[in-house]
Amino acid sequence: SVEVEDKMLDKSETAARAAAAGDDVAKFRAAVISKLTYAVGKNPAAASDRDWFLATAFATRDRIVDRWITSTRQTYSEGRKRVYYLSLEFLIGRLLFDALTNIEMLETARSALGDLGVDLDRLRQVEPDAALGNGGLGRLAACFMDSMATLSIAAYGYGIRYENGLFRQMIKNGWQKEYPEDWLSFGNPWEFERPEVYYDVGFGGSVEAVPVGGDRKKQIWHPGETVEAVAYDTPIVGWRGHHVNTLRLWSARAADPIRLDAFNQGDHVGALVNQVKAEAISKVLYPSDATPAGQELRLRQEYFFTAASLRDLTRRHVDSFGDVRSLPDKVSIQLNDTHPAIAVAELMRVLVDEHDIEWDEAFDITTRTISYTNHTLLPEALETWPVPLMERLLPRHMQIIYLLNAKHLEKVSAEFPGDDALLSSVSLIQEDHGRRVRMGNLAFLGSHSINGVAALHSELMKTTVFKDFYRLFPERMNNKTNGITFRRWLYQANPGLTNLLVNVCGPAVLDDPAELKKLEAFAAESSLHERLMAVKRQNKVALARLIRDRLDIKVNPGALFDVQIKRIHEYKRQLLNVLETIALYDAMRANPAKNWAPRVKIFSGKAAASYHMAKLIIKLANDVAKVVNDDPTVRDLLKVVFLPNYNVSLAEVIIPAADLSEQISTAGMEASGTGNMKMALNGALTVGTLDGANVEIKEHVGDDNIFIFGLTAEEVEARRANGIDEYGSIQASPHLGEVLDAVESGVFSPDEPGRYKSLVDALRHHDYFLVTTDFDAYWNAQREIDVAWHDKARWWTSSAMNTANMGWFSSDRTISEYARDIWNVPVRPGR
Ligand code: B1N
Repeated sequence: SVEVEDKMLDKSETAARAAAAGDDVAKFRAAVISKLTYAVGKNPAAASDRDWFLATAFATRDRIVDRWITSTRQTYSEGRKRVYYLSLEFLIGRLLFDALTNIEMLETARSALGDLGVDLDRLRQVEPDAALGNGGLGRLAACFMDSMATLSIAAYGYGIRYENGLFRQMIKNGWQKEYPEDWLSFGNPWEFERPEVYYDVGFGGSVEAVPVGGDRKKQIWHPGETVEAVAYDTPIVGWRGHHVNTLRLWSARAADPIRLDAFNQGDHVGALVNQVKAEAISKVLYPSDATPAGQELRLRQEYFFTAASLRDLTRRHVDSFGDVRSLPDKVSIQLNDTHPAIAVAELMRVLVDEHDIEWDEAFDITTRTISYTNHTLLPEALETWPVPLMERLLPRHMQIIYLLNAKHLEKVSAEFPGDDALLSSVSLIQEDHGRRVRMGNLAFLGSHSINGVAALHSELMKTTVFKDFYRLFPERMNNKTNGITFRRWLYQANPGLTNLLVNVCGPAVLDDPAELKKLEAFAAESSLHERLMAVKRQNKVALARLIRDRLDIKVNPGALFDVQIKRIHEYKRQLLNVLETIALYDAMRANPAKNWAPRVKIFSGKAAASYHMAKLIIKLANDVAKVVNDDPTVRDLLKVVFLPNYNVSLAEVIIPAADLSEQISTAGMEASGTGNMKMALNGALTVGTLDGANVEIKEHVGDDNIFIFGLTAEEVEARRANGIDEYGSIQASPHLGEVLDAVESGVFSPDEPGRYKSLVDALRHHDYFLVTTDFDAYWNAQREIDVAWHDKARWWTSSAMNTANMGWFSSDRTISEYARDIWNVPVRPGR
């Protein structure tokens, strides 16, 4: 174990601190025992690891609560502007090490538990992952919460407290199977239920126009059903514990049974049915990543948490400042994609219907308060809702959307007379294929800032999805390249590398990632290489052990660990990697004595349950693994591993052990990527296309320290426009034809030779993701990587250059930009 904290101390202070630390160990030990006894109700002799975990979590939480209350009171008394981050997903992961690292108590806790004969690292493993998200979008929200607390921004995260997070993936006979994940079954020590904080959220019913004097009318919505949103708060502590924010997640509860009963006129069974229906809202996270779920329950989830959050924040604002008119000065609402976009209509409803504010003023308040982040250009991922569904579920909001649209289109036609194409493209309503509400357009219209998540993505937004909105409001669009929290993805996940960096760059590196740059001066030194190699070796040994335990596969920690970990999606092109693996396997068998880099190909990721092609790709990876891993000819050269149930905790083990990071999406399709940042920071070299944040990673780490291949986004667009010549690509390739023939004829699926017929057919005739087009370029990049791997001086210089230059990708930098450009709030690091 590494004592990062010690490195941060001035030598002269060390003795005094050590005494204080001993004192603190004793105090923490006593606190854990007390929690075990009085909060968990166990005596130490009978306590299980889970009991010890709970006791330790409670003792840790106590250390956070006082600072939490102080932060909250300070925000209130100073009248500070508050930031609200609305997100349907927060992919948090485990919190024990996170909390202990951030309050600098990790070593104290380790010794305190050690005295009790309890191993903290074992307790770490019993905490379930809070998997309230699918992938990058949800994880970004979690990293942002960490950075907002670190920068002392008065911020609240708002989302849903799903009872079941993302499904647990098992691989059975090579196929993905989904099982429910119930992370709450043994209680959640980090949250505080707030039964007194709840709001009625309405659905359905009717709208009544009530005359209010003159010819003026007021619209009153009478919902046909109500669901209560109950608050659960989790404190989010920033780096060094200076500031603590709140993540408030809403749980759905049926309005009290007596009210329901009245509503059902004494029908008990009907009341129970309604209770189940109400509570279904927060039961389960939709397992869709970058594709819309499209069902009514999803729209209910979106409105449920948005409405509760807006009620909560306007109440808090009015308590503090007396008047909703000052909302834009004191509140920023950031919409994490369009999932909370109904906020635009809901805020209008609250202002106009409940606070009697004139329409135009209400719209001005709304747009100055709200801003929106777009996370994908995939056309199938842009949320739209059928008008009849919206009309039934949210009748007043539908009226508001129509009125917003009418005024908006009126302005557009005044400015661009006769441009019908423009009108129909910027309309909030899509008119073809059945009328639908376009949530992206609603979010754009109701926001003063619209940002993409990497430079390329933000540029492409201007020429694709929001081309016409960009003509109308060019000043609203901006870029905020994603980032990651170094606390979790470096200090917690890779203490070995952290320790090395503190030694080489100095302790200030822990507070200012720009200090990583100091590593560059030593990047070419063999003494540094030795140390980097030793750290990586240790991390690879740990991963090799996990692979052996879970899959009974032995891998050599001396081999190149080649890693692709992310959701399984055709655009991410795991298939390209699998096909290259097969080509490599063939070439190795044909010529085992050649100077190959011995490799372990590591895949991990979940497929949406209904995404057949993605599930077939998982099966192919597993089929290929079986053949390769059983073949003695390549025993020391190649292994293929598919690690089941990818989640935050597994990522924390894989990422520090990666030598090569696969970021090979079809150019123009990955909005940003954040796994790419995590692996580069931890010293992996990237093989990637010029897509998403890869472009900026290349600019930071330098062309010599990254392997870029394949078509550019522009070239992809041209190929698609002019026809994708699959046949020509396959013909021209020295390897691809043979690989496809093998897969197609059942070499990897002898039990079902036709299994991959459709998959190969699609590649031969409709290769939308340009796997065949990019195959040779990818193969060549991989062979360059073989050469680089053998040149140890070159490899480890590049690895050092990656770590040294990734400081910019800290989510603290990203959040500072949001704070300055969008939210207009100060940042106070270290306060
Ligand atoms: O958001 C990440 C990016 O780094 C990734 O490139 C991007 O793919 C990801 C609907 C999404 N975009 N869209 C989603 C998730 C769930 C859902 O229901 C869409 N996720 C992304 C962070 O910016």
